Amino acid sequence: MDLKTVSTKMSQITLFTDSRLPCPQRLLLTIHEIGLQINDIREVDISKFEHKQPDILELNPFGAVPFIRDEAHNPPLMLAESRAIARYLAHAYGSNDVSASLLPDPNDVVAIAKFEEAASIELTSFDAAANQLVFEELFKPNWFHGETDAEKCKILRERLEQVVDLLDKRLESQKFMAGDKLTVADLFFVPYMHHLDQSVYPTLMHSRPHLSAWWKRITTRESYKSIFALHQLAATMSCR
Ligand SMILES: N[C@@H](CCC(=O)N[C@@H](CS)C(=O)NCC(=O)O)C(=O)O
Repeated sequence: MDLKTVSTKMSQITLFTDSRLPCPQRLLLTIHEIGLQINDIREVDISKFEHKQPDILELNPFGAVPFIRDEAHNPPLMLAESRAIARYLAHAYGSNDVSASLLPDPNDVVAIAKFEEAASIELTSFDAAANQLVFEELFKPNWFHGETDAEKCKILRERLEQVVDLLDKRLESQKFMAGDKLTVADLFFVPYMHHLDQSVYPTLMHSRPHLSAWWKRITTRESYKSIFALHQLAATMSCR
């Protein structure tokens, strides 16, 4: 079934999310950029361990958010992993127009290769450092009343600095992470970059002009403004 022709942007998707958290926010950005309508949004409160309740574990044995159920398929498609869901939504519901699509041109092998490279850098280099650093310095003390491991953070900061230097270099000759148009690969970076910029490491981008210019391009988009203005307070609040 070509879902794009069913109805412009309506969907039969149920989204399970805790919209205060980075992985769900990665997906919320994608949904906003596509302009996709999701009427059934179930908030799963991680701070109350709702994601470990049997009814949720039955739907997603990994016990994490986000995940979706798309009733457009028979049987319905159950899908976890924010990046996989973002790619799926962009494929299934995103624009057919290559310039507006959040995916690379399917007929351009170089564009596909650059996209895969950017997506891989995000997951294996950026997220590998940023995720742990933001957890240690933001979520662990504020949400879980844990103690930040200063030694671990020092190492993570050094690793992260190396990664952002490479990103800055990459963005010297292109506007976005995978080339000259926005793709989901850019959106993959956004939630953790947001927390680094807003609280954990506000100077990270200061001496990296190309990365800063990219970040300005991202943060002036309606998707960023709507998702992160809404959840600004949630990131720093204490949940339990
Ligand atoms: N790789 C997964 C990670 C999912 C994940 O860890 N989500 C977090 C919220 S950002 C969560 O549900 N944490 C609760 C837990 O793991 O207990 C994705 O990208 O969706």
